[in-house]
Amino acid sequence: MKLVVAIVQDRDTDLVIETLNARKLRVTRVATSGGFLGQGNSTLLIGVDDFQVPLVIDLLRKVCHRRSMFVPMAAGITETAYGLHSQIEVEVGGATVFVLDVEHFEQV
Ligand code: 2BA
Repeated sequence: MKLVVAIVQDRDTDLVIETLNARKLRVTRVATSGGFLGQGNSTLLIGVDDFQVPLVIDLLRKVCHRRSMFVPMAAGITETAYGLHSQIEVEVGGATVFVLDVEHFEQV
Protein backbone atom coordinates (compact mmCIF):
# COMPACT_ATOMS: atom_id res chain seq x y z
CA MET A 1 0.00 0.00 0.00
CA LYS A 2 1.07 3.60 -0.64
CA LEU A 3 0.18 6.95 0.83
CA VAL A 4 0.02 9.64 -1.82
CA VAL A 5 0.54 13.07 -0.26
CA ALA A 6 -0.55 15.74 -2.75
CA ILE A 7 -0.32 19.49 -2.20
CA VAL A 8 -2.86 21.22 -4.43
CA GLN A 9 -4.13 24.75 -4.84
CA ASP A 10 -7.34 25.57 -3.01
CA ARG A 11 -9.11 26.35 -6.28
CA ASP A 12 -8.55 22.78 -7.52
CA THR A 13 -9.22 20.92 -4.29
CA ASP A 14 -13.00 20.35 -4.51
CA LEU A 15 -12.78 18.96 -8.04
CA VAL A 16 -9.81 16.72 -7.14
CA ILE A 17 -11.74 15.21 -4.21
CA GLU A 18 -14.90 14.76 -6.33
CA THR A 19 -12.87 13.06 -9.05
CA LEU A 20 -11.11 10.72 -6.61
CA ASN A 21 -14.34 9.83 -4.81
CA ALA A 22 -16.04 9.09 -8.14
CA ARG A 23 -13.35 6.42 -8.65
CA LYS A 24 -13.98 5.08 -5.13
CA LEU A 25 -10.62 6.46 -3.96
CA ARG A 26 -10.60 7.78 -0.41
CA VAL A 27 -9.02 11.06 0.54
CA THR A 28 -8.45 13.23 3.61
CA ARG A 29 -8.08 16.96 3.14
CA VAL A 30 -5.86 19.01 5.42
CA ALA A 31 -5.89 22.81 5.22
CA THR A 32 -2.30 23.98 4.76
CA SER A 33 -0.40 26.95 3.42
CA GLY A 34 2.72 27.30 1.32
CA GLY A 35 5.93 28.31 3.03
CA PHE A 36 6.99 30.60 0.18
CA LEU A 37 3.81 32.47 -0.76
CA GLY A 38 2.01 31.93 2.55
CA GLN A 39 -1.20 31.27 0.63
CA GLY A 40 -3.79 28.66 1.47
CA ASN A 41 -3.47 25.29 -0.23
CA SER A 42 -4.67 21.79 0.61
CA THR A 43 -2.67 18.71 1.45
CA LEU A 44 -4.51 15.56 0.41
CA LEU A 45 -3.75 12.19 2.02
CA ILE A 46 -4.75 9.41 -0.33
CA GLY A 47 -4.25 5.80 0.80
CA VAL A 48 -4.26 3.39 -2.14
CA ASP A 49 -3.07 -0.01 -3.35
CA ASP A 50 0.23 0.14 -5.20
CA PHE A 51 -1.39 -0.42 -8.60
CA GLN A 52 -3.65 2.65 -8.12
CA VAL A 53 -0.79 5.14 -7.77
CA PRO A 54 -0.49 5.87 -11.54
CA LEU A 55 -4.25 6.44 -11.74
CA VAL A 56 -4.13 8.93 -8.83
CA ILE A 57 -1.23 10.83 -10.38
CA ASP A 58 -2.99 10.87 -13.74
CA LEU A 59 -6.17 12.31 -12.19
CA LEU A 60 -4.15 14.96 -10.33
CA ARG A 61 -2.38 15.89 -13.56
CA LYS A 62 -5.73 16.30 -15.37
CA VAL A 63 -7.50 18.32 -12.69
CA CYS A 64 -4.77 20.54 -11.19
CA HIS A 65 -3.75 23.58 -13.19
CA ARG A 66 -0.55 25.58 -13.21
CA ARG A 67 -1.24 29.25 -12.57
CA SER A 68 0.85 32.36 -12.60
CA MET A 69 0.72 34.55 -9.53
CA PHE A 70 2.29 37.92 -8.86
CA VAL A 71 3.97 38.36 -5.50
CA PRO A 72 5.94 41.21 -3.93
CA MET A 73 9.64 40.95 -4.73
CA ALA A 74 10.71 41.28 -1.12
CA ALA A 75 9.04 41.44 2.27
CA GLY A 76 8.14 44.99 3.24
CA ILE A 77 7.92 46.26 -0.34
CA THR A 78 4.28 46.97 -1.10
CA GLU A 79 2.54 47.40 -4.42
CA THR A 80 1.23 50.81 -3.40
CA ALA A 81 4.72 52.04 -2.51
CA TYR A 82 6.51 50.84 -5.65
CA GLY A 83 3.84 49.93 -8.22
CA LEU A 84 3.44 46.70 -10.15
CA HIS A 85 7.12 46.63 -11.15
CA SER A 86 7.97 45.54 -7.61
CA GLN A 87 6.20 42.24 -8.24
CA ILE A 88 7.55 39.04 -9.69
CA GLU A 89 5.66 36.30 -11.49
CA VAL A 90 5.65 32.88 -9.83
CA GLU A 91 4.22 29.70 -11.37
CA VAL A 92 2.26 27.60 -8.87
CA GLY A 93 0.92 24.06 -9.24
CA GLY A 94 -0.53 21.78 -10.66
CA ALA A 95 0.20 19.42 -7.75
CA THR A 96 3.24 18.57 -5.65
CA VAL A 97 3.13 14.82 -5.07
CA PHE A 98 4.98 12.54 -2.65
CA VAL A 99 4.43 8.76 -2.71
CA LEU A 100 5.26 6.98 0.57
CA ASP A 101 5.35 3.30 1.46
CA VAL A 102 2.77 2.36 4.08
CA GLU A 103 4.22 -0.08 6.59
CA HIS A 104 0.92 -0.99 8.19
CA PHE A 105 -2.73 -0.09 7.64
CA GLU A 106 -5.82 -1.00 9.56
CA GLN A 107 -9.09 0.57 10.59
CA VAL A 108 -10.08 -0.40 14.11
P1 2BA B 1 4.73 27.70 -1.69
O1 2BA B 1 5.86 27.29 -0.81
O2 2BA B 1 3.94 28.89 -1.26
O3 2BA B 1 5.35 27.99 -3.15
C1 2BA B 1 4.56 28.53 -4.19
C2 2BA B 1 5.36 28.62 -5.48
O4 2BA B 1 6.44 29.53 -5.30
C3 2BA B 1 6.01 27.29 -5.89
O5 2BA B 1 5.09 26.55 -6.68
C4 2BA B 1 7.22 27.76 -6.68
O6 2BA B 1 6.86 28.09 -8.01
C5 2BA B 1 7.60 29.05 -5.98
N1 2BA B 1 8.65 28.87 -4.97
C6 2BA B 1 8.60 28.16 -3.84
N2 2BA B 1 9.74 28.27 -3.12
C7 2BA B 1 10.53 29.07 -3.83
C8 2BA B 1 11.84 29.61 -3.64
N3 2BA B 1 12.56 29.29 -2.55
N4 2BA B 1 12.33 30.44 -4.59
C9 2BA B 1 11.63 30.75 -5.68
N5 2BA B 1 10.38 30.32 -5.93
C10 2BA B 1 9.83 29.48 -5.02
P2 2BA B 1 5.09 24.96 -6.55
O7 2BA B 1 6.48 24.43 -6.71
O8 2BA B 1 4.05 24.47 -7.52
O9 2BA B 1 4.64 24.60 -5.06
C11 2BA B 1 3.30 24.81 -4.61
C12 2BA B 1 3.19 24.51 -3.13
O10 2BA B 1 3.52 23.12 -2.93
C13 2BA B 1 4.19 25.27 -2.26
O11 2BA B 1 3.70 26.53 -1.90
C14 2BA B 1 4.32 24.33 -1.04
O12 2BA B 1 3.19 24.50 -0.20
C15 2BA B 1 4.23 22.96 -1.69
N6 2BA B 1 5.55 22.39 -1.98
C16 2BA B 1 6.24 22.47 -3.15
N7 2BA B 1 7.39 21.79 -3.08
C17 2BA B 1 7.45 21.25 -1.85
C18 2BA B 1 8.40 20.42 -1.16
N8 2BA B 1 9.56 19.99 -1.75
N9 2BA B 1 8.13 20.06 0.11
C19 2BA B 1 6.99 20.47 0.71
N10 2BA B 1 6.05 21.24 0.13
C20 2BA B 1 6.27 21.63 -1.14
